[in-house]
Formats: sequence, C-alpha cells, structure tokens
Amino acid sequence: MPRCLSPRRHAGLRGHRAVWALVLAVPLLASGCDLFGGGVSSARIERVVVEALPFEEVWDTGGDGPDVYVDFYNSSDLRVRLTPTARSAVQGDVSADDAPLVFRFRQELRAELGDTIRFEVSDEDVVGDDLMFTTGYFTLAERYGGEEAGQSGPVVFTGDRARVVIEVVWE
Ligand SMILES: [Ca+2]
Ligand SMILES: [Ca+2]
Repeated sequence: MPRCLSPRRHAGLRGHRAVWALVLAVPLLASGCDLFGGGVSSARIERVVVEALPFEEVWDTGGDGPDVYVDFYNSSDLRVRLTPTARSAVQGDVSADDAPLVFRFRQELRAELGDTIRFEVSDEDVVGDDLMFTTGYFTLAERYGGEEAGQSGPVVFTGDRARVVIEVVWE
C-alpha cells in the first residue's frame, strides 16, 4: 500500500501554509513592500473633506457654531508617534451652510499601506475640546482598490449624519 497523507494530515499542511503566508506577509507589509500590484506601497494624504457632521448641535455655550479642526494619528510610525498628532488649522464658528469643509496639513502626511492610522474631527474649546467624529484606527491596505501609483482617490467614512472623505494619492 502506498504511503499517502491522510485528508486530515493534508488539512494540517494547508493550515501551516496559510500561517506561513501570514508570517511572511506581516513584515513585508510593515516594510512597505508592494504586495498589492500597481507599484503601490503607501499613500500621501492630500486633504480631509468634512462633507457632513451635525454642526447644528450645541457644541459651544455661546450659541455659535463649533470651531473645527482635524488631527491625524499614526500608531505604527515611530517618528510620528513621538510627535503624536498632525493638526490642521481651525475653521471657526462653522454651520451646515459652510460644508464641505476642506482641511490641509502643515506637514506632509504619508502612510504605508500597512500602517495603522486614525483621523479625528474636533471642536476646539478653551478647555477640553469636543470630539465630533473619528474614523477609528484603520489601514489603507483595507481601503486600497487596486489603483495605480500616482492615482488619487477618496477614502470615505460615514457615521450618524456624518460623511468624512480622506483624499489620498496612492504611491
Ligand atoms: Ca465646544
Ligand atoms: Ca464656536
């Protein structure tokens, strides 16, 4: 009788292969290697467009609108972690009529596809700013749709009466 692998043993080997693919992929992703085709391994964040938020809610006691700015957080880039936020300018006393609000950043923002990143939209106050919206942590790899290097496009986040678009150039 020939020596064959039992189906159970086969399944075990396939499982090992999947684990090894993961073990190899994680450091490659972290190093910014191009696993996605099109020569794309990172993205430049051009601007954030806040298309809709519940601006009419009472954000400030004075009865005027919120004073809105955007923060960028990158949890996996040591350089950025040491300087934990990149912040846009503030747009004061915003109402729904001012939307869409466009935010750019003083420093160039760039992320590898595998980096864990997050954006927050906040209302600036004298003490203790109010968080208006957060994308939560995500990776651009989760949002990459096979674009070519040099192509730009939107990464869209929605929530309760909220729509925030991160415009990136794939690199
Ligand atoms: Ca406030
Ligand atoms: Ca205000």
